Amino acid sequence: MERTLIKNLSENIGKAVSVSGWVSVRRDQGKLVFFEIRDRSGSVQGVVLPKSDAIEAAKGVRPEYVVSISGQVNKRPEKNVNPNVQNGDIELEIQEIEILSKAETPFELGAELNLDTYLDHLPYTVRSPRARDIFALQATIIEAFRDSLRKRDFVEFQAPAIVGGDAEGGAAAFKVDYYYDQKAYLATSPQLYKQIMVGAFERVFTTPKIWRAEKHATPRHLSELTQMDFEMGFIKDHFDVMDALETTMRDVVAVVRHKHADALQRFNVELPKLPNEKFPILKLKEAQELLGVPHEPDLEPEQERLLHEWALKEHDSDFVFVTHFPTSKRPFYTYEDPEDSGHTRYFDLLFRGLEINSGGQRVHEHDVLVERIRQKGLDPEKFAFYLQTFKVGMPPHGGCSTGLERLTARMLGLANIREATLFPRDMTRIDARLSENTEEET
Ligand code: AMO
Repeated sequence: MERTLIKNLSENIGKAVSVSGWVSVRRDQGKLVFFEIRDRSGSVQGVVLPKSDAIEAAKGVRPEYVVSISGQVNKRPEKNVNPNVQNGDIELEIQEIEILSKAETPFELGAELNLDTYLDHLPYTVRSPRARDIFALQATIIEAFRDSLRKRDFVEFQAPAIVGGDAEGGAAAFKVDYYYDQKAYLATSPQLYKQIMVGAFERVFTTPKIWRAEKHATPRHLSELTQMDFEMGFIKDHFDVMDALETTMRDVVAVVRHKHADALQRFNVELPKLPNEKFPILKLKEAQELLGVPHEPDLEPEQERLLHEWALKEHDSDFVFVTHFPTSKRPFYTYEDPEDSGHTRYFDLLFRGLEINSGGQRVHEHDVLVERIRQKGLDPEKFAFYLQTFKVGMPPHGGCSTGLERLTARMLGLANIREATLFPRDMTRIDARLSENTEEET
């Protein structure tokens, strides 16, 4: 018999069907055996009656067994209907069970675990309803990001993961042994390549894996992450990039609202608050004055959190832009604001009190760029490949990068970015733990 997907069972009441999937739960009640069975489309309750030929097989089945089941779809008696779950009004009366794979599970799926135990068992725990909610939402975010930019003529490209130097000239990179005893690095960003690609397509985007070797041990830093970058030519200034990013974020939120409202409810979080007018914008200096804190080159996590409170109260917004970071603290490619000397046309976008995106206008004049590289104590020769772009005609341009895991974590109110990361890499873990001593900063 052909397989029926669980989501389609309710169209088959009274009919014989075959269903394949995993057993989530087995529950014995008197002489009856109940199962919760799930496939990619959902879940359904099955029951094996004492007189069924399948009763002996049923008693040997355990959670996570992979089974093919034949049976009949029945309406549940009125008193057993559960309107709050998928297929709560039907039941599969099981006549035959074929075991495709046996399973032995370390604990109940969905059991409360500390994060390390959860991550130690990820091949199993990733099957939990909570993890599937998180990563289904993450898949939607990245898809919505792509769709939003494609609609506006951005062309997707694939950036390299192996680079000859540290792509940013700032962030710490992991070294790789390359041919002929050469050292290469894992890319810390697609930055230089997306700028090069503006020369070809004017508007580009990419969603690469990138690697950061900074020795961070916090709830918001990873060593391997997914960035969602775009870059666009013919901008007036950083505000054009901020507008493009705001449109993208609004599009992403709209798709999340449409597809995952139920998951947000399960996580007890609201949809991101979008102001009626534009996302609020503060210069770094203004933000610090507002908070009554000294003028430092960057914001502390606690200050970012307080800015969220301000944005919510004053603008009904979960998003707030902070602009004009000091030139000294930003990468060589950032454009200095001619009207605000010493400060860049560069921004961070904070979402619910966490920086989820950075970007801005870039230097597009060759000689200025060479000078900026020098000022940062870097060797322009090392950037010769990239610098070619600026010798062959580059428009004013800019772009930005969103951390996918940070955005996902904030969207679902997850306290630690690792829960929003499939297979997180950090100072203490590549799948398995590297060390037992894991002290977290905040
Ligand atoms: P930046 O270094 O600010 O900018 O990175 C952009 C975004 O990537 C995410 N991110 C991280 N997430 C988790 N762990 C990390 N270690 C980590 N590092 C970065 C954050 C951050 O906002 N090339 C520039 C962007 C540009 O100018 O277009 C860049 O990489 O969400």
